[in-house]
Amino acid sequence: MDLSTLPAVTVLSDNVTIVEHEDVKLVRVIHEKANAAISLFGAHVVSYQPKGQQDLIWMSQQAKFDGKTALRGGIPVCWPWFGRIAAPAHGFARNSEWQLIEHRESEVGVIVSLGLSTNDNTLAVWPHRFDARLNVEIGDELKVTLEVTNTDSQPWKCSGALHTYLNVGDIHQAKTTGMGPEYIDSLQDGKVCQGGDELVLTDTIDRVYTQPEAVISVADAKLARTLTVENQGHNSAVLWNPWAEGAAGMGDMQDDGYLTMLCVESTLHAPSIEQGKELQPGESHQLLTTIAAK
Ligand code: TA6
Repeated sequence: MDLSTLPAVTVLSDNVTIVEHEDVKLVRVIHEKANAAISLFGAHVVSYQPKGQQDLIWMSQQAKFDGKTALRGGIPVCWPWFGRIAAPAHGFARNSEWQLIEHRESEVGVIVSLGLSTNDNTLAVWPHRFDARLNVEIGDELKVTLEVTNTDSQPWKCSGALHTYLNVGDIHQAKTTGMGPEYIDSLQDGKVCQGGDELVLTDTIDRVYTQPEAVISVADAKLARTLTVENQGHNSAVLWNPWAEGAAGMGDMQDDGYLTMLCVESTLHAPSIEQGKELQPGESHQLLTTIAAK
C-alpha cells in the first residue's frame, strides 16, 4: 500500500507522521531500513516494506477505510477472541480506535506503540477490564507484539490472533513449510487431520495447525524471496486463503485478490470463550509475530 504521497496531518519526527486515508488515521513510518503504516483504527499494520523489497503485507484494493469496518488485509488484531465464537467476529480490537502511546527511532528502525483499554464500547460487548498494547518494531524485520493485561478484580479468559495477510507473487507458486503435522480443519467441521510438510495451495484452505514449527516459511518463486514467520505466545498457527469463490463472496476483496495473499497467523486458539486462556488480575500475556523476507 503506497501512502507516500499523502500529506502529513501531524509531523511527529523526521521518520514518523500521521496521515489520513479516507476516514482512517495512519501512523506512517519512512525510515532507511523500511517503510510501514499502521492504522489507529484496529492497531492494524497495513504495510511493511523493507528497502528494496515489495511489501511483505497484502492489503485488499477494496478494503473499507470507513473507520467502522475491519480492514481487509494487513495484520488484523483479533482479540479478545479468535473466530466466530462470539460477536463481533474475531473480537472488538480490530474494530476499535486505538491511541498512539509512543514512537521511538534509531538507526536500526522505529518502534510504534498503540494502546486500547476498557471503555463503554468494549464493556458493552465484553464485561471485563483490560489494558492492551500493540508494539510494532519496524526494521530489517517486522516484529508485532500484542500484550494484554487483566486490570479487572476477577480472572477472565481470552483467545486471539495476529491475522497476518502475507503478500505473495502468485499463490500457485508459493510453497509453505513449517506448519507442522496436525491441523483442525475449519472446512470439515473442526475435524482433526494429519498434515503434510510442504503445502502448495490449489483450493481454499482454513486450518488451525496445532503443532507449528518455530519458523514457518513461504517460498515465493514469483517474487524470488522467502518470507519467514516466527510466532511466540501462541498455541497454534492458522493458514487461510478464501480462493476464488470466497474472494468473490467478500465485498471488500477484489475477485482475484486470493491469488496474491496467504494468511499465516500467530494464533491463541480456543473453541469457545470458556476454553480461552485465563489471566488472573494483574497478569499479562504476549502474542508475537516476526516477519521477514530472505
Ligand atoms: O483466520 C481464518 C478466518 O477465521 C477464516 O475462517 C475466515 O473467515 C477469515 O478468518 C476472515 O475472517 P473475517 O471475519 O475477517 O472475514
